[in-house]
Amino acid sequence: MTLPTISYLNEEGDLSPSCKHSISDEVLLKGYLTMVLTRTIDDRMIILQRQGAITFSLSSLGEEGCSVASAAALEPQDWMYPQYREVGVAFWRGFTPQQYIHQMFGNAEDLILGRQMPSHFGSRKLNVVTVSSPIATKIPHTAGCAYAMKLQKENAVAICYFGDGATSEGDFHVGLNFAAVRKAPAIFFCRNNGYAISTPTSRQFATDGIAPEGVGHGIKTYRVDGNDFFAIHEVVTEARKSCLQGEGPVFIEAMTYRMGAHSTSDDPSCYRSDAEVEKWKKKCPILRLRRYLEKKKLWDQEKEKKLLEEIKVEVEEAISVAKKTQKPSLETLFQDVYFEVSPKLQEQLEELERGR
Ligand SMILES: Cc1ncc(C[n+]2csc(CCOP(=O)(O)OP(=O)(O)O)c2C)c(N)n1
Repeated sequence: MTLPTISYLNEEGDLSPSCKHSISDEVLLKGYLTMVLTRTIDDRMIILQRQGAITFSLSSLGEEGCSVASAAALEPQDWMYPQYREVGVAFWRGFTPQQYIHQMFGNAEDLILGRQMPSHFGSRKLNVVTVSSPIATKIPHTAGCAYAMKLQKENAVAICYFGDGATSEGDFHVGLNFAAVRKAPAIFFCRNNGYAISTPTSRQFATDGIAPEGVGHGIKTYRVDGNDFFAIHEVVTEARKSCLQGEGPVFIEAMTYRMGAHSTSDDPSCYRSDAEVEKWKKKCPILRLRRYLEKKKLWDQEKEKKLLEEIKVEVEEAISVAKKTQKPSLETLFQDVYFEVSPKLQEQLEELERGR
């Protein structure tokens, strides 16, 4: 089985006449700003890690379109389950650079009080479920959340983001099958970015990409250009509508590329060529949308310069605040984790305090 890739925006920023979008200029500009913000912060976090100020960082370089364009097509009441390369969805919903940078430092202002690794953001207020490291575990959670909302007749969907590597986990099939059988309003958004750390997709599945696996589970499936703001926005809008009409879950395979290293602990030059990376540079989701906006006279060099300066000031200020913020107190380690702290954990906490 082969599935076509839906794509409208070419590398020069021209939109195919077959694209009948109704995205407002305001949303396109917010989408562009959010992608630039995401990329700038990601770049800065890598430098901070290299300087030893933070321990770790994951970037969504080249994949910003997947998170931001999909978030733009959803409503605030929809639940989001990001993997980790989707901080753009949180920024779209109003998560501030300061909140993210506090999380990267794991300090006392971090919403989760340093109880997670850096790049494991989340916000209860914004319906963005905190990232957790074990890959694919969020897929059954999303199916369950969506099914619960269906039972409660809520006007909302749940979206789960994950990479191609996550589809090699059992949880992927468990989650998709449960959602399909129960007709849960869940959107499964897979970023096929070519790699699971150093494992290329050619060593992960024998099908033509991952889309046939959605079809195999009896789920409405789309394959989309993951670096095309317009195409992603369209399929996610359609997916949401279909979910709320009771037609069951939707699976989306977004074709993209992980331009950066897997994380600050990885060196991709060991397993892929520069030529491969070069090829994808031209498909950059930010560049393509910027060219479109420039042709529409919605953007220009001067606005770009001003935007970059403003982001720089905000990010540097946020870093300096985060550096000065104290670490969370020891007691918070077990707070809010369990309803009751078990005697064993209590014992460990006392031992920690004695060693302070
Ligand atoms: C259950 C589990 N197995 C292995 C890992 C180690 N690990 C962390 S990220 C990753 C790759 C995930 O690849 P993919 O889902 O394609 O996402 P990408 O990083 O490419 O965005 C792996 C294997 C993990 N975190 N959890």
